[in-house]
Amino acid sequence: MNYKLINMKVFGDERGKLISLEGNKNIPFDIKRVYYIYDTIPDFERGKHAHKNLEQIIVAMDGSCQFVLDDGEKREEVWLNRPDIGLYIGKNMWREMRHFSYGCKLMVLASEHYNEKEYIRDYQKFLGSIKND
Ligand code: T46
Repeated sequence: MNYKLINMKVFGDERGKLISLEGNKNIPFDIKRVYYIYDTIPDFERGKHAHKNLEQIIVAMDGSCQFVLDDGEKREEVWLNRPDIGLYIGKNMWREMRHFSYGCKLMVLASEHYNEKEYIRDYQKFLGSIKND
């Protein structure tokens, strides 16, 4: 399974907490894009796609949601619910996001610029693309 949870180093004192994210240091790729997801509600799922070449780190800055990760053979579930843990998702992983808390805030760091052509949004095509690799 091409994903892992990364514990971020926290600089904390009586004023609060700070986490620094740096490309090719504690983030294992060059960061080309940042986007965020907010105003979520529990009724709707997101994701349901894979990327051929994209690597991402997802952090739940506030609230929680569940990721389903699938490499074509296995499916695993991961909860994101704290800002000091990043979910790294590598190439060729199908992901689904569900059980969002109201107003969950996800920040995503990506290794490539946005390119819709690079998305695989059909699960059968995803399985086919894995076999052809
Ligand atoms: C992923 C999960 C975790 C853009 O125009 N630029 C962007 O950088 C992104 C990410 C999206 N968009 C547009 C494309 C769609 O019209 O924003 C709209 C919503 O995107 P999407 O339905 O793909 O959102 P999610 O939450 O299902 O998936 C997103 C990322 O697209 C995806 O790469 O891994 O978050």
